[in-house]
Amino acid sequence: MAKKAFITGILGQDGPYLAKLLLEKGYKVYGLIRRYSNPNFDNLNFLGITNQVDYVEGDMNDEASLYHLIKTLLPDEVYNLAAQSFVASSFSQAKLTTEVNSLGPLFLLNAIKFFSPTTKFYQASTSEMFGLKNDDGFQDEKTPFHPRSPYGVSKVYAYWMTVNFREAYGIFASNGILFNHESPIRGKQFVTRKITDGVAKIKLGLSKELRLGNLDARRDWGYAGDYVKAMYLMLQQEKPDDFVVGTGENHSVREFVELAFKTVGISDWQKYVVIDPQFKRPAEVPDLKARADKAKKVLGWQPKVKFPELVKMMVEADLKRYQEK
Ligand code: NAP
Ligand code: G4F
Repeated sequence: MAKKAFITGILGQDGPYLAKLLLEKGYKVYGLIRRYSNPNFDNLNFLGITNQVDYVEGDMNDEASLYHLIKTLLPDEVYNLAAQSFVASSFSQAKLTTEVNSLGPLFLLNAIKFFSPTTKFYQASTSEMFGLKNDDGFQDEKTPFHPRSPYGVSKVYAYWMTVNFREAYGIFASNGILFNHESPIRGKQFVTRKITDGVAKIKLGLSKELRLGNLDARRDWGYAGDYVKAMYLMLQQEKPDDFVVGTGENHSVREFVELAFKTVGISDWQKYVVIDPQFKRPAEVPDLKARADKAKKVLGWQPKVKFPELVKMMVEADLKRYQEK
């Protein structure tokens, strides 16, 4: 019998990469889709797996829909990737962010507890929870949290609820504390894809400028295709646990911009970049860098794609998209 995986956030960035990995491993994959007049399957199409996923309807804000799905699907593994995941929007939509990111996981955990207690649960936790905390320049599983946005705060709640259901009810529930990971199907509002999309348009003469906020922020950027393997590995362990996942190397937004322009042969990138205060945040996370030793040791996980390769992959994919249009 094929194992059953239920993925929330199937239309986002990570959902399709994880679904592809699980399909290759022989899983039957169910993907949660909320009610839309017109759902967008572009990311699943990009990976060529749209017709291989079974779609089920529900919403992270609708407790009963999640109860019903867990009760009827009885999945072996649940990967909770759904979220209002854009940090900047969480400042203006804090309540919505909390409902989806904090209460959504609680609903899923309750559903598992009541209807399918042997189901394993993965929670998409985030390096945003560390926020300002930066003791020796690295963050790992022991670093205290100091979230800097309603998004970060909402994810801290979900992190602890996951730990609590593990400790209180013996549920196999694990947190993946993932640092920023990107790909050609990253949402265009996130800085990496905004840059690679903007650079492609400038190169092809479709745009004249790229408007950005804080160029000094530093992130530990990896490739989403590598990171979903860590999610899968976490649920294959004997015991549930929490793991930091990142490359251990970080770069500034400025370095990302410079390299993206360089990829298309533009060296005087300053000519095109406009600093626009509307893209700065009320509170910033200045510097994130993972110490992922535990993931390496226990999961045997290693990132493959390095920073220059990631930037190149994203710029080339955006150039190709516009050239094909
Ligand atoms: P993403 O591209 O923003 O995808 C999030 C998905 O959540 C979307 O498919 C969205 O559905 C879905 N969603 C939002 N609200 C929902 C609701 N009320 N009901 C059902 N589905 C809902 O995010 P991602 O980059 O793939 O990240 C996956 C997860 O990892 C998120 O939880 C994120 O917070 C976390 N994370 C991401 C990173 C990263 O660097 N990418 C790092 C650490 C943690 P629609 O398509 O319908 O909008
Ligand atoms: O790409 P970002 O929006 O990602 P951010 O805020 O780091 O959050 C992402 O990674 C988290 C993991 O640490 C996830 F949990 C979260 O869901 C999301 O996937 O911004 C990165 C940096 C920030 O410091 C931001 O201030 O880039 C800076 N930035 C500068 N100009 C900009 C811009 N960010 C965006 N989105 N747009 C700009 O114009």
